[in-house]
Amino acid sequence: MAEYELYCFKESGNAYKAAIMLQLTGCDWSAHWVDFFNGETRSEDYRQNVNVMGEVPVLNHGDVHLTQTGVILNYLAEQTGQFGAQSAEETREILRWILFDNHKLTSYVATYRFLTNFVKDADPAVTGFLNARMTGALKVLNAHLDGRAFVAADRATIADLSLCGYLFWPDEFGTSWDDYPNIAAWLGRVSSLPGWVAPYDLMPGGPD
Ligand SMILES: N[C@@H](CCC(=O)N[C@@H](CS)C(=O)NCC(=O)O)C(=O)O
Repeated sequence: MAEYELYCFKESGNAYKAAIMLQLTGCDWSAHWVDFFNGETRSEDYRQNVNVMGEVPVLNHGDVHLTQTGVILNYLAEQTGQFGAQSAEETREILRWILFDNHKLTSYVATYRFLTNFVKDADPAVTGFLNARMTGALKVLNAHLDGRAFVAADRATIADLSLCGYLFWPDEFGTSWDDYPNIAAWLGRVSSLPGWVAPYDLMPGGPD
């Protein structure tokens, strides 16, 4: 049995944040596939026995059961000694960008991608709003990366692994990185980290 178990599915950029951290740090981990598209996370069983929040990912490590990618990434940085902060200032900067990611970037990118790529008959007023919010957040990230190699320090940290969660699928949320050259260059640096694997190759999926 692997040391870490991650509840995930390959279409989940949130799960990818934890999976790529496990992968890049060389952890011994196994994936537990969640049938998200058939409503497993909304079942009473999942909410009572896996995650009261009804979400993926969930990380199990012995007696430790964690949800919320920010917490999972922070825990794995502590456990492995990799991709974490090296000063109090870096701790604050990493937290600042993980909060921005959860509130302003992933929240809109993931929901816009879900409605346009998987649901497809979504209300245009809703997708228009989400697209505008997503675009605003991408502009903020692109501006921040001007002259910077990574988001929160002079090396990759868990802030980068959080923010990149959905960004290797630009065609699935109608975006071209030609419009965001700093994001394009940064994603190139992230995907050059030793051991990097693309989301669809890292996590299991169900029937198409
Ligand atoms: N803030 C959460 C977001 C997790 C999340 O939204 N996961 C999606 C899958 S990518 C989910 O399980 N959604 C279920 C739902 O909203 O019903 C985190 O960082 O872990």
